[in-house]
Amino acid sequence: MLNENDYPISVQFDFAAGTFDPVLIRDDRRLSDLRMMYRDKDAVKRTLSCEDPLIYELWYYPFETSKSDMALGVTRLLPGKIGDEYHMTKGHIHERDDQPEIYFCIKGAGYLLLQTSDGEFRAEPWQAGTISHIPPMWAHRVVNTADEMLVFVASYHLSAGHDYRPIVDKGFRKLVVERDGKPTFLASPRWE
Ligand code: PAN
Ligand code: ZN
Repeated sequence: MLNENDYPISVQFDFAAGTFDPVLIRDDRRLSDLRMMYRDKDAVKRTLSCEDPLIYELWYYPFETSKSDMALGVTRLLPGKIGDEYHMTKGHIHERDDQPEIYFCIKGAGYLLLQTSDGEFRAEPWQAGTISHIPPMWAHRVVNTADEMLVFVASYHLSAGHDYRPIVDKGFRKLVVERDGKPTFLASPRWE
């Protein structure tokens, strides 16, 4: 017997705008939400003393049925840097260790950083059209290294859970910074 949440739902994605409609939840992440993530604490302080810039928007549609659940998330990551470090998502690992995710880059360019709790690290180069599978047990973060907005679609089970603690505590092994106008990977001092 179907209940009212068990029927198909479609939303319409606008590729040029990087948005979809209808959207149920919208959330903003500002520098104050990510202050622990950036290496250059003086740059964070300096910026926050005059403004709290928007780093990314989350557009979100949870599909919850009586048997299971699945989320559609669109992340809109603005271009820019804090000090010399590019704008990025906070990054997290799924609480459930059997939960993967698909990311689909629609617009822009950058990197998907992936890391296990043992410190295995990968950086997947991203451009519009790249689709990445994030296996279970890999923390994930997206970095925008271009001068336009980076938009990606995510799909995952809502039951996966988001654990930000390992990233707040230690971050990723590599920082993505600008050197001579180009994205460059630096070993994070927090891993040495
Ligand atoms: C994504 C992320 C989204 C924002 O939907 O939650 O890109 O990144 P943070 O959660 O790291 O701030 C996802 O990976 N969900 O599982
Ligand atoms: Zn995730």
